[in-house]
Amino acid sequence: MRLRKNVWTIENDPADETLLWYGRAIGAMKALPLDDPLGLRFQAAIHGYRRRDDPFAVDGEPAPTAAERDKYWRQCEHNSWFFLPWHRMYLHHYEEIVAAHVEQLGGPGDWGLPYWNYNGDAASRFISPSFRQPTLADGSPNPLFVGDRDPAANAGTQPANNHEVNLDCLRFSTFAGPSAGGLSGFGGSQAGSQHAGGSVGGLEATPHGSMHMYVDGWMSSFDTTGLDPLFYCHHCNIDRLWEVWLERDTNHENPAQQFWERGVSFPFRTAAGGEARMVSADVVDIENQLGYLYEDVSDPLGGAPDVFGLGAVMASFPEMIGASRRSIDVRSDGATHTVITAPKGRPGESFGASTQTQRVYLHLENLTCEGPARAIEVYVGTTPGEEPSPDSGTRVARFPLFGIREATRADGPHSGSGLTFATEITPYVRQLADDPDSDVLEIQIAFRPVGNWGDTPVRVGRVSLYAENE
Ligand SMILES: [Cu+2]
Repeated sequence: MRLRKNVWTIENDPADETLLWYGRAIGAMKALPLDDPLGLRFQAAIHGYRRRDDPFAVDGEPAPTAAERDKYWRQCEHNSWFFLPWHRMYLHHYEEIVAAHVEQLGGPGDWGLPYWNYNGDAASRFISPSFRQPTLADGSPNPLFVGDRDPAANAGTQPANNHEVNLDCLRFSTFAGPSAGGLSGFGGSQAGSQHAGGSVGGLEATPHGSMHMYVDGWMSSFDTTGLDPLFYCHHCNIDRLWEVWLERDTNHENPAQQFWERGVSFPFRTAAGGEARMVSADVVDIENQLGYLYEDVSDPLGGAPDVFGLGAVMASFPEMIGASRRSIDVRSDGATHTVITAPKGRPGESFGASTQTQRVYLHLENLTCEGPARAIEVYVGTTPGEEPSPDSGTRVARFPLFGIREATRADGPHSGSGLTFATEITPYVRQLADDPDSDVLEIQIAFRPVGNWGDTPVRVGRVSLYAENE
């Protein structure tokens, strides 16, 4: 049995050598060529690979055959309900491979991958010292250090903020959201397998995507993230939060649909040099199927009740009641305003409506951008032309844009359609619906850029409004 411990437990215990051995194994894995499945570059390429973005590319170096690359590389599943099971399979094989290196180097046989819990004390929001120090105590280079990260985060001067470590995702009552129209659920919406593009799930958006963007550098792109040893500790925490979510409420359950359980199988290279194929049903019991446990899966919200998808999700299908006519470009220099209108319903009408018996969702569809863009904020009930204030109570969401470049490129599998996000605005719409002087809902919306944005605007393909009967 492998015990996956908190990075901070290890940092605070001088006798614990888990991170020391992780560094030694990474040192050995970095030395292996691109075509060795047990090397770090091959492992990173399983998640994503783009030759032009490979910082270690050397002309003429040996590479896996095209057939091998097609099968094992660029496999990461994002923006669907396969996000969590795929990354669990990936981390499991990665952990076995790192552990094999640890053993070969004379380390313990039960090495477990540590997780970076950024929801502990104030210090936990920083990248931990073992990943930040360029050199080890003996002056040799630290294999866990990566220079290509956000400079302030990597210097230990800038912690992740409240938005980035937010755990509201744990307050979803359902794992999967509908394929269109509603919220995306804790684990993502029902969809086929996909590498990039699509509707982003609750946990996948925050803290997953937000923490990718906080660390930045290699971790801000699918194709380089696996080159940073910290990436695997981040994902280990995401995998742990899946367990936390299941534990914190007996009503929380994994999807029971056959398609999620067995419909898609994924290939991986094993530590022994062979191949393993797995389906979601192979990875739902971490102790008995995969041989690991987490040090702590207690509820960081202290039993706070769920607030999203209170049994209503999936009972009916949300219907679109309004949408913007054209795409909207959001630039780095300030807020962009738009308005959408929808007819108001009369009592007894099912849709075309927004009455006191419906839940209403705002969707940002097909967000694309070829440059860097960290996060986008969404406000409703704003005044056109006025810069919305985060303190005004009009902010309804903040979406991290991790993966937007990959979802924009048309050359990847299932790519090109961009990212889609959903948020619930029911309370605001009910307020508007109360106004007796108007037959239509007129919703003023503003988008605000957050963090480093380049000159390329983020294009919001469409803004739409969906309603569902409660
Ligand atoms: Cu990730």
